[in-house]
This record gives sequence, C-alpha cells and structure tokens, in this order.
Amino acid sequence: MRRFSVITLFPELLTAFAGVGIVRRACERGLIDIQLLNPRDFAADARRSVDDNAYGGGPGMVMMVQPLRRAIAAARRTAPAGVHVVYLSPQGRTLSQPTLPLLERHPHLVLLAGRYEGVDERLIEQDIDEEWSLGDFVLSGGEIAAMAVIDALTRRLPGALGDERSALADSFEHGLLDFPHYTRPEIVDGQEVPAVLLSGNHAAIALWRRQQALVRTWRRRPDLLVNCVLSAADRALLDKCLSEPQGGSKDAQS
Ligand code: 9WO
Repeated sequence: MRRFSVITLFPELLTAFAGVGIVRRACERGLIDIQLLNPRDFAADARRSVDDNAYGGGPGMVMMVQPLRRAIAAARRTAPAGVHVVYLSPQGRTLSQPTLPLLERHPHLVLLAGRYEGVDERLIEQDIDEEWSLGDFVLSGGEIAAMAVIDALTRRLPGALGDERSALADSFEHGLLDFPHYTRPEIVDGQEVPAVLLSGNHAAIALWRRQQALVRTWRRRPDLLVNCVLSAADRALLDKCLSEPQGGSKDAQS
C-alpha cells in the first residue's frame, strides 16, 4: 500500500478530495492511505499558534518550525520503514509525467502544504528531503499541489483505474499529447464525428489516433518531440498529414 501523510492547516480540502473518484476507490480498495496532520494540533501554546511575523520585517506571516517539525515526527512514528518529506512550492523541481517515478520510489510520502508566505527556512534545511513544484505559478497554499501529487501517483497504481484500461494509454505516457475523443450523438449542431471512428476498422482507427496525437504534439508542443524517437512509420504518418492542405486542421497556429 502506498501511503501519503499531508500536513495542512486545511485538512477539509483533502478530505473532500479523498472522497471522490479514483482516489476514493483507491482508498476503499486499500491501494493507498491518506493521513492528515494539522500543524495546529502540534502547536505549543494555548492559542495553538502556527505562524508568526517574518524576521526582517515586511507584511505577511511565516509558518513556525516547531508545529511543522512535530507534525512530521508524528508521521514518521507511523512509518517503520521511513518517510520521504516533500515541500510543495514554486521553488521546487518541476513535476512532470517523466519525473513522477522519482516520487514513486518512496512508498510513504509526507507532503507539506505551506500557507501564508511559506515556512521558516530552517525547517526546509533540516526536515525536508525535496522541494517539488507544479510549475511557474503561485497558489495560496500547497494543498492543491499535494492533491495533484496524490492524484497523479494514485492513478498509476495497478488496479486504481475502473476499467481494465491502462494508465499508459493516457496523454503523455508515450511522450505525446492525447488524440481527440468523441461520443454520441454522431452529429451535434452540424458537427460530425470523423468518419474513420464509425468505420469499425480498428487498425485504421488506431492509425488515425496515432496520427492525431503526432500532429497535435508537433503543432502545440514541439518541445515534447525533441526527446521523442519517432519510428519510420510515425514520421510517415506525420509527414503525410502535414503535407495535406488543412492537415491537422484547427491545431494550426498560423
Ligand atoms: C507568497 C508571496 C507573497 C509575496 C511575494 C512572494 C510570495 N511568494 C509566496 C509564496 O510562494 N507563498 C507560498 C504559498 C508559500 C508556500 C505555499 N504556497 C504555495 C505553494 N504557493 N504556490 C505553491 C505551489 C506549489 C507547487 N506548485 C506550484 C505552486
């Protein structure tokens, strides 16, 4: 079982998240366990203080070392084999589908979700193993990033997805963007489903989807193709589509 301990001043956010969809089912099936720790429960004073003014002045509060250190220690006590402590912040290394396995190595992650202006640097120095970021933007706190980590790792666990479909079929797993999807009706407000998808020709459908994924990636995220070794068949699919007038249709930027 994969374990997550989330240290957060707003555990109710994580409770709601853990109560729906794939993550909920993974909890019910015993594939994952999510432990919530509120730094307020580890505060030393009667006011249950968890933040204070910043040394050096300026507006905004900083999360204090002791409540966080004691919350991390509490998570450690439930983990005989040890934990890997992660702070979610814009200063961290950027998480991506290819970097997820680095977190997957650790069966018990402690995810620290900061609030305010962040946490006292001495906690990061002494208690944090790694800092990870979702990308170059600032949130109001680390909870959404913690949920993103749990979600992305959980759906990769064998048996977590409802059907027998593999998570490997999803966007990114082959280094390409996803192909377009369609469902009923066949025509909606004059918009038709591509005929090949109605043909029943499974080989032709697979080829079309691969081609769509290649063209989309080429047009929207050419950076992803740089590190992607395309087979001769993929090259041919891409070249054929790009040479057609309107090839790849509305993905065209120019
Ligand atoms: C607040 C702030 C206020 C004035 C000037 C600069 C500032 N930076 C921050 C800040 O980074 N606050 C963080 C809020 C403190 C740590 C938790 N917070 C957080 C995590 N915001 N965004 C993230 C995050 C985490 C992972 N991936 C993307 C964003």
